[in-house]
Amino acid sequence: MRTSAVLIIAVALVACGSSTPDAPAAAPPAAASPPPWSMPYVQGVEALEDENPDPKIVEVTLAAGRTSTSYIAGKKAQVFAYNGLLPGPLLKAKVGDRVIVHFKNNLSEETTIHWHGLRISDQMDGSPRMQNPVKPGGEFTYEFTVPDAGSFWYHPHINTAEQVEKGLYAPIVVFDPAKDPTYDAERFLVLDDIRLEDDGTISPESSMDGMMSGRFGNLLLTNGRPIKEAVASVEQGTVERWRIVNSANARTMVIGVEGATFRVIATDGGLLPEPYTTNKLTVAIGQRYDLEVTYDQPGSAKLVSYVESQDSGGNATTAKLSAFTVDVAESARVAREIVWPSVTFPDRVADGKATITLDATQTGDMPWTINGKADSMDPLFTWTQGATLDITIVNKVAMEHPFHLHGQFFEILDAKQPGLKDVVLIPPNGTVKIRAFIDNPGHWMAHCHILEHAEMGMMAEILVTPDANAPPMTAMSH
Ligand SMILES: [Cu+2]
Repeated sequence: MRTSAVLIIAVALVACGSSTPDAPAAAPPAAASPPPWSMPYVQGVEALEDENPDPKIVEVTLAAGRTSTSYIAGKKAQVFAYNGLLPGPLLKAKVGDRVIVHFKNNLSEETTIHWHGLRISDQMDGSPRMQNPVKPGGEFTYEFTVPDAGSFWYHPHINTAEQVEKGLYAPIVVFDPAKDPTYDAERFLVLDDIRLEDDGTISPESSMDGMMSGRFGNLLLTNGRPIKEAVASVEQGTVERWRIVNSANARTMVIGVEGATFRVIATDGGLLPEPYTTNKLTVAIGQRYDLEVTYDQPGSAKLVSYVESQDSGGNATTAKLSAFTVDVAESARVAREIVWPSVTFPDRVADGKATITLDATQTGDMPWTINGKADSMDPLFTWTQGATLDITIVNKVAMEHPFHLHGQFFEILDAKQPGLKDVVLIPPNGTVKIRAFIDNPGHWMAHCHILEHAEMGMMAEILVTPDANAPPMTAMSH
C-alpha cells in the first residue's frame, strides 16, 4: 500500500516536470567558437525554467501556495509549497548573472523570500525589516546579481518557523563555469525533519517549541520525502558532487558516507582551496556542504545521518539512518580524475573586534537574547563597508545555537572548520571566534537559525554603512 501511494506522488511530480516545454534554442554559436559552457543538470530536485533568452539573465516565476502531500501512505498532510513542489524548485544561475524572480503569494498569510547566503542588496534579502511583506494574493519581483558561486537556499523570513516547517524551502546553485570541477553528475540533497501527528498531518506549533529546544521532527526527510524512499542507481567508477543543505527548524544534522569514498569540497561560500576528508560532518541548520563522492566499490553507497535520542531510561543513544541510498552496479569504469582549481580566500587581517553574546532571560515573553536584548531593532554594531572583524560569539546557555549572519561571509578561526561560512554552530556554553568580511552595505539580520529561537527573541541586526569608494561586489574567493 505504501509503495502505491509513493508511486502516485512520484508520477504526479514527474508529470508536472515533463509538462514544461524545452527551453527555446539560443542563437546559433559562431562557427569557430569553442563549445559553450552549459549549465549542469542537478539531480534530485526539479529546476525552475529560465524564461529569459539572455545568457546573463535568469528570469523565473515562483509562487508560494497551499497543497497537500502524503508523508505516511494513505494519510494526507496540508503543506505550503513553492510551485507545488517539496522542496521548492531549484534556482540555477552562474556567477555574475542577473536574477529576476516574479513572485506571487498565494498563501492566506504574508510572506517574504530570503536568499540564504547570496550577498545581494538588503532591499532584496527578504527581511521584513527592509521589505514590506508580500500580502496574500500579492506579488513582488526580486531582482539581484549573484556575486559568488556555491550552494545556497531560499525560504521565507516571516512566520519562518511555521512556513519553513510546512514546506517553504528550496535549493539554489550558482555555478562558476571557470572554476567548477566537472563531475559525472551533480545532486542536491535537502535534509530536513518534520513533526507529524499519528494521522499524518504536520503537528501544530507547540507553545514549548520556541521556549526550549525548538521544533524537532519525528521523521527525517531527504528532498521532501521520507528518507527510506531516497534511492538512486549508478555505475561503479562514477564521481559525483553532492550539494547538501540542512533545512530543518531545530535539528543539527551529523552525516557521513558509507560504501563510497568522499571528501568535503565546498562550504557555505563555495569551493575550498583544499578539499579535506573526514568521517563525520556536522551540518548546522542553514549550512551547506558539498561532497565529492567516488563510487569505488559495487553494492550500496549511503549518506548516513546519525540521530541522537534518549532511550526509555533517559540514556543518550545514537541511531544511524540511511538518508540517501545509491545502488552501485559493478563496473570496470575508471573514475575520472578531478583537477582541483586554484581557489584563494581574502588574505585580510582584522581591523576591528566585537563580541556577540547569546543568552536567555526570564523577563518578558521573548526568552532568547543577543547582547542582552530580545528581537533588538537597534543595530548591534555599525561598521563601514570593507571592514574585517574578529567577532567572538559567546553562548551563555547550555544548548547549541547556529548563528547566521545575513549578507556577509566569514571564516571560523578553527583549522578544523575551513571555508567561507554564513552559519556557525556555537556549542553549549561555548565560544567561537570568526573573522567576518563586512563587504556588503545595508541593514543585515543576525540571528539564531533555530527558527523558534529567532522568533522568540534571538534576532538582531548589524548596520554596514556604504563606502563610496568600495569596488562593486564580486566573488569573495578567487
Ligand atoms: Cu538558538
